[in-house]
Amino acid sequence: IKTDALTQIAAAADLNALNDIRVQVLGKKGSLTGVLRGMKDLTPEERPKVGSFANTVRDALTEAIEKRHAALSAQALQAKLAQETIDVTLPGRPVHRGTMHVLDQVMEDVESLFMGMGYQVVDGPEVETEHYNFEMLNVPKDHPARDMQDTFYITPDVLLRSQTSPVQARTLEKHDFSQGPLKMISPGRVYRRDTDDATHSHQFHQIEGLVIDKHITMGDLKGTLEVLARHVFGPDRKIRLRPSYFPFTEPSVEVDVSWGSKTGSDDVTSKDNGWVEVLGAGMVHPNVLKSAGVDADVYGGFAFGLGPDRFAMLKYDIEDIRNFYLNDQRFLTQFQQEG
Ligand code: FA5
Repeated sequence: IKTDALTQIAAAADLNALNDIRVQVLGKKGSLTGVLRGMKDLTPEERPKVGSFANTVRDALTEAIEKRHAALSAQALQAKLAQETIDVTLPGRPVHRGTMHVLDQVMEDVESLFMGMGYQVVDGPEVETEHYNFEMLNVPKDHPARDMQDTFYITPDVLLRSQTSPVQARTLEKHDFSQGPLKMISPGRVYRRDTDDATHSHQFHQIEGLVIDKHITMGDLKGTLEVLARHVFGPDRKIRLRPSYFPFTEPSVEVDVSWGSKTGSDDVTSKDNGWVEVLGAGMVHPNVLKSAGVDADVYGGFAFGLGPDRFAMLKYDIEDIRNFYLNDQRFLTQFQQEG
């Protein structure tokens, strides 16, 4: 039994085969177990001899099985490790990164410019009351200036804001001038019943700006707009200020920027004359200050409302505003940022 078993143990190819041999020899019905069981039939003289011999054989076989078990386990582990080796030099699978929307990029750029000049960033509601969207901005009911912005009404008093200017009125009302001047910008979505075309969308964006202090002049406004335009468009674009009209500013201006790919002719009557209007601005009307409870004899300042959609069009030479709202990946991924 011993020689046989030892040969088999040495030849066992894996842990399962080894276990089978163990069961065959040392198991309940195993051959050696059989010998030990048969001892009861032996004479009292034979019993101790056979017993002690059988025990030596059992110990020897148990030891041989343990050794073989250890060797086979080590072998199995090596095989598993070899199989599971990771090749760290293989190139990784590319991770598809999303792209920040080009409009958000333009708005963040403008925001960081103004924050650097000490402006606070203020948020306002998109569902607004006509009180803040119009009345507080010197546009009483039935004033013809309401027609300048074709508005989505929800009820006679509630609307989708047609401009970010109501945030001016809300902030003015709350500001405590004993704590210092007011310098704010307010970016966000606005809505108008405009017919969509290359430069108009029924939903677009504005960034409002407002500075109120003592002794603010039109020169401050012009300087600020110059800094803004140069920051966004670089030194090579042409910029022009045109006199304009807004009920909440007096005097008022509009700013045009020349297309990079076009000339920017001075023919304002031509529709495609190479200029795009990007913002409206002016010196805040005393009525707006008074409505908000600010002493218009002491305080004054300027306000502007710019269109980030138009900024982005001019900056990247995008000829149709509708591209921003189609969610076409081929368009959007062109504006992937570095890093
Ligand atoms: C206003 O909305 C004024 N609230 C701006 C203002 C603020 C003037 C503070 C004075 C003081 P206007 O309607 O011109 O003005 O719009 C301002 C800018 O929004 C435009 O110059 C343009 O860049 C953008 N804009 C207007 N309508 C659209 C539209 N339908 N689609 C895309 N951009 C538009």
